Amino acid sequence: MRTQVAITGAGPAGLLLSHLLHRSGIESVVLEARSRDYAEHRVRAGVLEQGTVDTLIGAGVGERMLREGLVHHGIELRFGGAGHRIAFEKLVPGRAITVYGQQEVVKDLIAARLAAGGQILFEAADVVPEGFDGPGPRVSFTVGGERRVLEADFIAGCDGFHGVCRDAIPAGVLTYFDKEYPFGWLGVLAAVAPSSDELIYASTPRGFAPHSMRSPQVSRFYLQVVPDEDIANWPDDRIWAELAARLETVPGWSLATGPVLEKGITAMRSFVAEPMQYGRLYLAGDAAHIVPPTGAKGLNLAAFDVTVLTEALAAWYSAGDSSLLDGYSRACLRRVWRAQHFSWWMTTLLHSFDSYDAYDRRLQESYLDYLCSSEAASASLAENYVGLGPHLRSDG
Ligand code: RFL
Ligand code: PHB
Repeated sequence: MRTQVAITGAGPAGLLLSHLLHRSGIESVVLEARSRDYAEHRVRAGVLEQGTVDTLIGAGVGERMLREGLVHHGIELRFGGAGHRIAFEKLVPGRAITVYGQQEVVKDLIAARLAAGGQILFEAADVVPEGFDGPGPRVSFTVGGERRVLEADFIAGCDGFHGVCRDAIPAGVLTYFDKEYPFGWLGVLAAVAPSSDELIYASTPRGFAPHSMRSPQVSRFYLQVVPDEDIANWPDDRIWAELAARLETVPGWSLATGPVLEKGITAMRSFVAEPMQYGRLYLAGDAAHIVPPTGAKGLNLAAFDVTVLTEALAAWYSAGDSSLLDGYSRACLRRVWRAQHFSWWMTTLLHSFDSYDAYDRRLQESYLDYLCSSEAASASLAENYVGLGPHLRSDG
C-alpha cells in the first residue's frame, strides 16, 4: 500500500487532518487501533472554541454542529454561596463557545471521509512507524490477521497520549514536560435536562464540580475525586448526593437528576513533548501534549495542530517548500504553552488541594473574588476560554 500521508489514530486530530489534507488535494490513509463503533462512542470533550467551530465550518463538516450544537455566551463560576457569570458577549464580543460532543465531531468526520472515498482502517493492530528518519517512511500493521505495510511520504502521529508514535522517536530527541495533579475527575453522562442554560464551574471545599451538557435532554457532570479512585465506590445515589452537595450552594437552585448513562474516572495531568517532530514524523494532538480538562482545551489544540500541519504539507506538495514543515513544532508550541498555562491555572484555581494550608486557601478565595469583580481579570479568563486567535490575540 502507498499513500502520501500515513496517519495513525482516528480521533479528532487524525480524522480532521485526513479531511483537511483531502481538501488540499493530498491523499492519506488513517490507521486506527479500535473499532469504528468504539471511536464514535467514546465520551470525552464537549466544548469547542470559536476557532475550532470556524475550522469545522470552513472545512464543510459543520452542518450538524450548527444545527445541534449549543452556542453559549458565558459560563458561571460558583463559589462561596453565589454564582458569578463571565459574560463573553461583553468581555470578548463576537466570540462564543459551542457545546457539541467530541464523539459527534468524530462521527461527522468519519462520515465525511468515507463519503469522499477516504480510507480509514479500523482495528489495525501492532501499528509500527518506521524509516521516518530517512526519505522512505512506512507504517506496518495487522488487519484481519494479515501483516501489511503502508508506505508514505510522511507519517502523522495522531494516536493520542498512549499511542506508539511518540515512543518510536529515538531516545534523547524529545524533551518531556510533565505535571501530575493530586486528583482525578469522575465523569457522568445522565439522561436529564441540564439544570442550567450555561456551564457551571463549582468550586467548593468538598472539591470541584463542573456541570456541562450535551443536548437539551442530556447533562454532563464531573466530580473531583482522589486520583486512584475506584468507580465501584460511586454508585449512582452517591454521585447525585455529591453533585447536589457541591452544586446546590446558591439559594433557590436545585439539581435535576435522572438515569446515569455512563460514568468513568480520568487521571489529570499536564504533558508536553518537544519538539513535536522528528524527520518525517509529525506528532499532533494528545500524542504530543495533554492538559487537564478544566480549561476545555485538548480537542481545540488538536484541531489547531492539524490545521498548521495541513498548511505545511500543502506548501511542500505544491511548491516543494519545506520551511513550514521545518517550523511546524515552533508554530504549534506557542499556542500549546498558552493552553498549558491556562489549563493549569483554571485547575489550581478551582480544585481543592489536600496539601493547602489556611493561607493557600485564602489566596485561592482572593483570586476568585478578584476574577469576578475586575473586568480586566474576567476578560483574561474569557479570551482564553473562548480561545485566542492563531496569533494569540483575542481579535483573531
Ligand atoms: P485521541 O482522541 O486520544 O485519539 C487518538 C486515537 O488514536 C488511537 N490509537 C491508535 N491507533 C493506532 N495505533 C495505535 N497504536 C494507537 N494508539 C491509540 C486511539 O484509539 C484514538 O482513536 O487524541 P486526539 O485525536 O489528539 O484528540 C485529543 C482529544 O481527544 C482530547 O484532547 C480531548 O478529549 C480533551 N478533553 C477536552 N478537550 C476540549 O477541547 N474540550 C473539552 O471540553 C474537553 N473535555 C477532555 C475533556 C478529555 C477528557 N478525558 C476523558 C481525558 C473531558 C475529559 C473527561
Ligand atoms: C464537557 O462538557 O465535557 C466539559 C466541559 C467543560 C470542561 C471540560 C469538559 O472544562
